[in-house]
Amino acid sequence: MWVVATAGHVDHGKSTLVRALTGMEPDRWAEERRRGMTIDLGFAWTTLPSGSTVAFVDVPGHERFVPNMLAGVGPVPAAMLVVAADEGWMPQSAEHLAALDALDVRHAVLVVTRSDLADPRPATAQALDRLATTALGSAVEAVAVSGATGAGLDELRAALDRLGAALPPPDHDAPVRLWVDRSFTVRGSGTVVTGTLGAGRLAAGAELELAGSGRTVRIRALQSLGAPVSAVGAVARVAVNLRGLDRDAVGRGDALVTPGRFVVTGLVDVRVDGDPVAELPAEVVLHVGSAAVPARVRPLGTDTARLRLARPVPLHVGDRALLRDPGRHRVPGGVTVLDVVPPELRRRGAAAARAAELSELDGRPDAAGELRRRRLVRALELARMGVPADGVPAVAGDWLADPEHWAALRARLGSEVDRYAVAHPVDPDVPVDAMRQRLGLPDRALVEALVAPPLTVRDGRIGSGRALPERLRTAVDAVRADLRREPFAAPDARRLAELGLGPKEVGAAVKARLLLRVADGVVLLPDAADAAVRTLRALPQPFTLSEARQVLRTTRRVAVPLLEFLGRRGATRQLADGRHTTGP
Ligand SMILES: Nc1nc2c(ncn2[C@@H]2O[C@H](COP(=O)(O)OP(=O)(O)OP(=O)(O)O)[C@@H](O)[C@H]2O)c(=O)[nH]1
Ligand SMILES: [Mg+2]
Repeated sequence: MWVVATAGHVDHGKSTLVRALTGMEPDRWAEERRRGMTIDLGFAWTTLPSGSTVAFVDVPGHERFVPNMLAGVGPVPAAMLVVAADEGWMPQSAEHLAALDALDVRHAVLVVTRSDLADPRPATAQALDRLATTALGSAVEAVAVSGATGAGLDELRAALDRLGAALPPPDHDAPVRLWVDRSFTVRGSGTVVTGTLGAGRLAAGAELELAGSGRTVRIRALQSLGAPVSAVGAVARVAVNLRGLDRDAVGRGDALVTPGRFVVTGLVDVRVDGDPVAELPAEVVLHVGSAAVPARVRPLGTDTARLRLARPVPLHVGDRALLRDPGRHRVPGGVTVLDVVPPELRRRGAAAARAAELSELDGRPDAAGELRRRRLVRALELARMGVPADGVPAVAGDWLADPEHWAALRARLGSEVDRYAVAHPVDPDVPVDAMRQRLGLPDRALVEALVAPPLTVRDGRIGSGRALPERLRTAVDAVRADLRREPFAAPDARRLAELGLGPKEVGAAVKARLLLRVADGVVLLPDAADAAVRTLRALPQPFTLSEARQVLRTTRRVAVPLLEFLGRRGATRQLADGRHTTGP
């Protein structure tokens, strides 16, 4: 299936054509039929000669109903532009064409109808001239028809078939953004919304998010073209029966989206085609999808601006939308969304810098560029912006980093570790979280990923991998020299104090594996335990504390905790009579 929207001046015969092609009535309201005028969107469908199904979104031509027209064409990438042979090009022919152009619609057929009332050739030539100046270009097919006599309808069906065949294939894997064009209640079923599904898939039972509300809703049932279906892929007209949503909680302009796949934002930076942004009114209406959202314009460059929206909408980088000046009935320009998570502009000169940055952007998703600008961002967050980061390797978890920024961070980490070590000579290892704060990073995992040899992470701290500070090292070396001469003559409190080694300093030396702590205030060389066991094994077994003390040439102050230490390790064992053994 594919979907085409009508466009054209009031009374030029759009609805008559849709009726003639489909046999269905697009004017749904009694008032429309009474006034002979379309007011709101109409929906109809038919099968073309090729066998493909085309659904029409029939729009009103009257200038008062342009917002309804925009809600209809917003989500639809193909148009059937209708011009009456007897009236030719008229104001809403132009306004509708400007809207299609602003939305970058590139697929259309021109239908010059009411050709039973006048020669269609002048109107055709005139319309093709106007079309050639837009995104539609000069390759648009033109067909002359009469809705009254049926002349030319077969040619129109064939032209529609060609139009449908030329449309880009839908992306079924894309996230869903279903712009609601109608919502109503069905007795016994609850709330139903309809829309044009442009990409992705819908299935009964699936969850969607009502954008901007934070609410998740489940699809109770689905219909397409009036028939129930269990699943439907784009492109399609769909009616979605929703569980857990009141009728008045959803309406035209709302969007149902795949959860977590769109940024829902009230602040966007855009490029504006057409009028220079300086000439835009301060207050405009942004039309995107089926939504019409009042927006305040802040010009940034000559053709770029920041829009502050009256309510948040789900957007991706590259989305097309249009601005309308409701007071003047004009479409001043189409916009391309450049940034859906723009930086705040607080500092002096920030706006000018931003304008320069925006001048480089074109709305094409560019993961490397986003990384350069954002420096650090989650892959998921980029995907929400509509910027797939396929192939960009993560630095930690799903964090992506600009390579230059990452290298700079790594260098800063190195110097911060050094600085910390100087400030904390006794305990030079930096807690990871302290480093996270110093570097202003949002996640510990990033800090850990930045650590590279000779730095190490252990027990939540980053080790410098460097020796102890000079002064401390000298003092510890003196203790080690003493111990090499008398391995079990642990330095006493006086000796340690004389060397300036308090409990913290001793702790640092123990941590650096320069000393072994046997008990509080008792330190030996790291290999002292093994050496003691070797010596004690040579004694007749079992042996007394006093015998051990003598063979190790030490005092009770050391021998008692050393034997306890060896006992805890299972290297020696104390017998019931108080003696010790190294044996079993
Ligand atoms: N003679 C003749 N009359 C036509 C033809 N097409 C439409 N009409 C008449 O023109 C009038 C308007 O037709 P609609 O189809 O309602 O026009 P529309 O473009 O849908 O109008 P809006 O939806 O209000 O913009 C009706 O009275 C139709 O009967 C045609 O090909 N020939
Ligand atoms: Mg109509």
